[in-house]
Amino acid sequence: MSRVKTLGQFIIEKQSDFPFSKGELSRLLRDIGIASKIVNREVNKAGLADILGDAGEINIQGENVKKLDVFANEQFIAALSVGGECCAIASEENEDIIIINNEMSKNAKYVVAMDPLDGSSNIDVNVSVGTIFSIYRRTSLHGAGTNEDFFQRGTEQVAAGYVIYGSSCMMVYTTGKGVNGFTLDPSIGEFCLSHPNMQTPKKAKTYSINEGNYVHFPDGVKKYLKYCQEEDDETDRPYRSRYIGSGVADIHRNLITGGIYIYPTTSKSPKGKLRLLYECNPLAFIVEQAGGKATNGFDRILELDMTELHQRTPLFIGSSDMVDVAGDFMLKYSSVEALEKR
Ligand code: P6P
Repeated sequence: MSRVKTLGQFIIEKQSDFPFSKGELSRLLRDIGIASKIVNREVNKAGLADILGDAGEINIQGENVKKLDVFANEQFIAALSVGGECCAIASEENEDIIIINNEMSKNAKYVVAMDPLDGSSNIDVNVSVGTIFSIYRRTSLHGAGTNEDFFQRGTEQVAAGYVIYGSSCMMVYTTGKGVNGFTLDPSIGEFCLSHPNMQTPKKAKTYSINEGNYVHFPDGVKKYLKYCQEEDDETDRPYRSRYIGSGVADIHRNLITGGIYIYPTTSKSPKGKLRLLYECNPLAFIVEQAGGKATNGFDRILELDMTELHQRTPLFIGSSDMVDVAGDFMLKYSSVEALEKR
């Protein structure tokens, strides 16, 4: 049996990809891996809430039971704070950035943006959820991290990844040199390389979108959905609709089998629902590195300007041919509408 390669061994092996780095990024990825294992353990117990107690209650050990997204947020903040490689964190759970100015971290080179538990509303029904993270070099020169450190385009990311807590726990990440997937082996407590050099199919037949919002979709999205549903042997249509309601799970499936995930503007989310900084940019970096594409319907996600910490954007992400065709429909039927909204 070929030797198992753990995340730690892989990171050390790839250290040479960063000749100027003294291992800080490697240690940062290690810290994220440690927090992920702790979160995975709790997510897997979530089904026992009746025994362990619901959030806000005191459990049989007399501990205050936290909502899992609060728990996950605290675990990643704690791991990144003691690791010494990160000087500030932006989290979906926190309105403002979290400055890490202990002795070790205040001059650290990196900042981390994260959605600690995306899709957490699915936990109670045992649907996969995920953590999404994005790593930038700080732009401030020294001392405590600042808001401006996060106001960088997605193209400036040095690394990005997600952890999916599902039938198995997987970490998928990129440092700009391809995408690799690691599956947690609970028997040894290590993430092991299981999906080397992930590439997403150029063409595919799966589309993921919440069609409940159809009435309020831009015309370009409506026309694209009808295109997906038409009978056409030559282009192997109709496609299949798959939507779990947990973005990391939908995008992970589409990354492996091919497909497009779309969260467009809706009446409830006139700028889109997903956040640019800690959802769309990291997912776009990963999918592009795997040969796919990610746009807001018109422009490349990674080139969008950051103007607000929690800003939202529409997201069209997945197999490159499918994102291109959806973009053609947006250009033909929704570009005027989009320009008016800008
Ligand atoms: P809706 C989870 O809240 C999330 O951000 C994504 O993970 C998911 O794809 C989407 O929102 C689900 O939103 O409006 O379809 O329930």
